[in-house]
Amino acid sequence: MRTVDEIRALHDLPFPELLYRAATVHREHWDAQDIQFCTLDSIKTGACPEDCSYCPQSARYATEVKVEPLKEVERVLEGAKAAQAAGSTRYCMGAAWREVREGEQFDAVIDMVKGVKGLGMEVCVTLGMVNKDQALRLKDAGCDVYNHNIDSSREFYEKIITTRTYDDRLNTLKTVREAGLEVCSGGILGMGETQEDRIHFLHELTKLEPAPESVPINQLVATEGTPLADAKPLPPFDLVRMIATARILFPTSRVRLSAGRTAMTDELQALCFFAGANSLFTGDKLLTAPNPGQSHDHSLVQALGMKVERGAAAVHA
Ligand code: SAM
Ligand code: DTB
Ligand code: SF4
Repeated sequence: MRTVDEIRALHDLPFPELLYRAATVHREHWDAQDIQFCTLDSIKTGACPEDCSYCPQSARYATEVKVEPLKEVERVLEGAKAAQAAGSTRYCMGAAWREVREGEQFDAVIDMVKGVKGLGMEVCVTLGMVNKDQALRLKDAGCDVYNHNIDSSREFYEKIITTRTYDDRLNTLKTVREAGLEVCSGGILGMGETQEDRIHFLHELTKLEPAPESVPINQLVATEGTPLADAKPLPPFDLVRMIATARILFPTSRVRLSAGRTAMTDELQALCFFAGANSLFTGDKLLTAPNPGQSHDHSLVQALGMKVERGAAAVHA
């Protein structure tokens, strides 16, 4: 495992050297022309009891998000079929919950997992905190991946969320890992964190063993009504530096260029792909926030002479 100093040294390398190293590592483990398309589905939207300062779905902030109860299983499956037809290989279902509770709603989520798995897609869910039995039920139903972000450094986390702790987050990650689920964990940039917070955030991720199979890097979608509505936009090269450093630290993991792409130029996204990002969320919407849309993403991939990944195309060394 690398030390904080080693991670900082990588992150602060001269830009051409950092990109060269990241692109080299990328090619050693992946077909660098491939981009995985994933689709998000907000299966339960808004009215979340948590106070994550960045989130449009927290009940504590007056945002424009329309609260919606748990979706019907059939509607979710329709969404998954459409996503698959549009080239997505992974379907990620997200609920604005603090934690999973047993009962009809969780039973319905289990049916969603079974149904999406039955289509032959990779299944990911992000439902807040889960206990061991719940994680095992998800795994048994065919769920492949659990998304649960650590978001930032331990120190900065406490400034943006008060309703749960960093250790709660780490415990859930341990629980899902022990249940045999793959782990998807990353964070958000542009919330007012320092460079040092970003280095520590990456360091915390390297402490997870085994490493998360996916590392989503989100750029904050600053949303009216949330405490972070006026956050200063992230400098584009800061994003590329973080993607490149993540690629070097997690050679065999997916590095996903996640939220915030509507605020990025195509050139910036291309630079992120060169720096090692090899996955994105496609579709018009993330969970509640806007996203470039599948036709834009297909055109971008085509313009760059790249390919939308069709199955498990990784060439892990
Ligand atoms: N409620 C569950 C949880 O918090 O784990 C699952 C859904 S939650 C919306 C999933 C992740 O989306 C969060 O952990 C956060 O990293 C990311 N996210 C939420 N709002 C965001 C925003 N405005 N910009 C960027 N990323 C955001
Ligand atoms: C992740 O890291 N980013 C996705 C997914 N995991 C669940 C969610 C982004 C949410 C952006 C804000 C919204 O759409 O509400
Ligand atoms: Fe709720 Fe998740 Fe949003 Fe936090 S990030 S307010 S837990 S939906």
